[in-house]
Amino acid sequence: MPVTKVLIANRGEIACRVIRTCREMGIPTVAVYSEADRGALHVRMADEAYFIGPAAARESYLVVEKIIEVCKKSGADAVHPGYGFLSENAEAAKRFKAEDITFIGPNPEAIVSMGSKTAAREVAIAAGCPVVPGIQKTMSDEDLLAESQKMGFPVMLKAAMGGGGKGMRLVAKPEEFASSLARARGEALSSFGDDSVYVEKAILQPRHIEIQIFSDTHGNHVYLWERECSVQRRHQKVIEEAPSPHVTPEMRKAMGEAALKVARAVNYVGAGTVEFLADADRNFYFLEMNTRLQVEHPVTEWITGLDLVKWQILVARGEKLPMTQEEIPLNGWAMECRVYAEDPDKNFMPSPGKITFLRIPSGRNVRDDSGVYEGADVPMFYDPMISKLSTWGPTRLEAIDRMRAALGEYRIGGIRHNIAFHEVLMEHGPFRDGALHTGMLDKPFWKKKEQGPNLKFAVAAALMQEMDAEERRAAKPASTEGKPDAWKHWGKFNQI
Ligand code: MV4
Repeated sequence: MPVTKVLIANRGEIACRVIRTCREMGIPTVAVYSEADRGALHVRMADEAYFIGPAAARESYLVVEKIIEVCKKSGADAVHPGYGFLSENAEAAKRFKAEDITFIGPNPEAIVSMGSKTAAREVAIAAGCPVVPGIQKTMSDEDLLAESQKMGFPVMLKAAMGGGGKGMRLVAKPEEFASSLARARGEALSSFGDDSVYVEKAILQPRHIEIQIFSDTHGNHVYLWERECSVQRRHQKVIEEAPSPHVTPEMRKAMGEAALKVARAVNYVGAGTVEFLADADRNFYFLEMNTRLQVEHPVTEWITGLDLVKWQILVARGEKLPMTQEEIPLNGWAMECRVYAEDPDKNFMPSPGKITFLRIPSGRNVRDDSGVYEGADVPMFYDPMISKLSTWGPTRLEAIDRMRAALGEYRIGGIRHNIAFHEVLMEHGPFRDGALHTGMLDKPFWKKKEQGPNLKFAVAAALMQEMDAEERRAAKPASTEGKPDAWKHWGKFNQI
């Protein structure tokens, strides 16, 4: 299939990122933008840009017919969906195919079979990929209790129509089962309109470890190692890294091969991610498969030295994968922090607005995938992630310390952001030790108990704002009496 002009059906940092690779490959690009994104960075970076409607995504970025119309108007023969929006919309993939527009993504059938968690689990079981013990069939209260006793407590009750952690309930012992089940059914009915519940063996303090896979149209499938994404808040990934401090070479090979079993089972094409839950004993269990390029792909690019968007384009053109499994490098360590326009002191609620001051970190082995610029507006209509800061080092601690230093350089004025939160995380003992699990942010360790509300954190944020204002006023580099500017203020936090 031809890919001679690419329409990026997305916005923000991922649109800018895809445009960058297209430019390196000499492929002209077409941006689409809503009312809220008229001045957005991706509009300025693309070779052409077309207005597609009101700010609401359902009236702009999600409208397949508008994307097809712009393809026809601009002569774009391929669409890159990015992530989110249309990236896992099988109907959209079919529509592009019907219009002879190359969809830079997987085949619609794979999107469908992996779109339903229960169907995906059945595919994984049939393919011989380990899944969490349990039965996803919905059953009577009595059968659920019998199944739970057979598996052994603790168990996890899950709403059949739930997902992303919604409608999950941990039951530690049999005497709690009846009341927990009643509440689980009630929540499922009120949240999803269906009180069906199933039961799985509970994986305690699990780690979220995912395998990046790549497949071409010639039946070749490879895995590009793993990423650990256990540091999450409300099921939203906050920090990702590659490789995982929990994974041994044997576990890496076993997880990679298990992931490829799933890819082969659905004749997968393109970039994909197979997500697993891993326990302390290094058992791993299939969770789901994402049929798109993920937000956190830069950490995989760092340790392999590959450009995953370039691979997507080559595969979409019908070319073979550029490497065999044996040729794929694994060098060093990479860390990624998602930078959100959110207010940590207002429970991380979104903080849209104009960016009045922006200094982006740089330097050796530092990468910032940004969708904004100084003066840009961060709209309220979309995900508040404005950029991803990633770093590489020969070891995990060097990647972490490079991240800590880079975060200390980051300056964003005009909106609230979570940079100080990441800085505290980079200093957090259990994080630095690699003792990660999906619940590690449940207890807001960054809030100093004796100080009530996270005062130190608020001071960090307030000082960051003050530093921005101060530096802007001085319009000259902060004095560096032996310490980088971020550290110059550090002592003030502890005087409180
Ligand atoms: C689990 C689990 C423990 N045991 N299943 C949450 C989101 C959904 N995709 C699956 N999730 C979980 N399923 C069993 N049998 C713990 C979680 C979980 C989790 C998983 C991955 C990443 C973050 C998580 C946060 C809380 C709970």
